[in-house]
Amino acid sequence: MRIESIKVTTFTYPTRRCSDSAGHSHPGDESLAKMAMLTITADDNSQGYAFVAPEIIRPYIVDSFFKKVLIGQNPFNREKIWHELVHWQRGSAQQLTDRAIAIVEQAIWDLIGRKLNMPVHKLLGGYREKVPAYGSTMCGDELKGGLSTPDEYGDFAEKLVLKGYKAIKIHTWMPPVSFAPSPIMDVKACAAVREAVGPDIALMIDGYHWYSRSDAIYIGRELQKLNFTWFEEPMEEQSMDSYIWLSKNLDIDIVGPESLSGKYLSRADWVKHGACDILRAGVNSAGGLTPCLKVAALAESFGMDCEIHGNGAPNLNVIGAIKNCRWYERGLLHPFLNYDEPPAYLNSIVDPMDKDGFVHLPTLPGLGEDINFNYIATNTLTVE
Ligand code: LLH
Ligand code: MG
Repeated sequence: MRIESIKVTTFTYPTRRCSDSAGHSHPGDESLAKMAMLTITADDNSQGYAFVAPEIIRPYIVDSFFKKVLIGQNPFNREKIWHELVHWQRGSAQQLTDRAIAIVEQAIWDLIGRKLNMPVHKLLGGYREKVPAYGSTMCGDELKGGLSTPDEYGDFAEKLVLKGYKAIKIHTWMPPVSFAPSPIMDVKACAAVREAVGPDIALMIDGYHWYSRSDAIYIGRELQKLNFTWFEEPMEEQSMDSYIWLSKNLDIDIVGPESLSGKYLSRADWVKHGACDILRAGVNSAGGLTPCLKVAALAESFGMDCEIHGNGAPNLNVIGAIKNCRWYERGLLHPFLNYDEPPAYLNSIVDPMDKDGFVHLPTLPGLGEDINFNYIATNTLTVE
């Protein structure tokens, strides 16, 4: 079996999400967004698919790296293909990103799963059929009735608990919000949420990612009083020493690194030096499902949990195959948006949640996305 072609289909779909100048998503007026579907086809006509913003897999990336490495290879040699792509990264002048490699890896896993008629999480190991979700809010905003005050966070958290969530993570205010960053407002939002949901709901915070050590330790001490479960990415993750210092000085679990590059290698340094209590990796940030699993295995070897970053089919499949992840990050959620409504290019969402707060692992072959190919065909802009 050999990979014969790689195709990128760019199409439009309506969305009510928009990004601010720092890249944080918020609710907005309905507009048309662009999405790219990567299709990898083998010589027996098996196919695998993965979705990403078109810029990540622009033609230069597909022609200079994906096609050179993949065409003619056996898709079942996925580990070899991954290492060859990673090898090309060094000379790519930082053009070939971990995220781009992750998309190729997703499409290959999807192809393998479809070919074998098995969900990918079963091929990866198969640890569970369902996972508790935490509701992960969008970053704070200045929209009245949205997430613009501590009380609005409290009101929204109450609604999430009514929907079945047993855990909630709040993303607080970040620039360009006019009053952000603000450690005092962050602590007020955390206090309002704890007050609203009571003592039995697990709570986490993921605030501004560039706080100083002084601000981070102030917030961390207040979170301890509020019995928060973890404190995520408060400082620049390039400074491992700041995280060693923070972990030593706080009792609350520090989770990270999320956005740091270096795949499992940089995360090994964090474990060795005690820079976090819970390790973190996501399929997109770690460079694919396989490196993400390596991070989870690294954490497991040291008796640590590894909380998987982000929602979506690839992350859910990883969680389905590992033991040391307590929750699935379901979101990002906002009072003005309906997370349960699938985007037009999918027939259904991959992660519906039951009334007890569990997301069930997908049962479709491959990564489990229920793709609306007709919608994509009628809304295609380009095929490359
Ligand atoms: O900064 C943001 O917009 C969010 O923090 C986002 O990156 C989110 O994916 C996250 O960190 N989740 O844990
Ligand atoms: Mg985060």
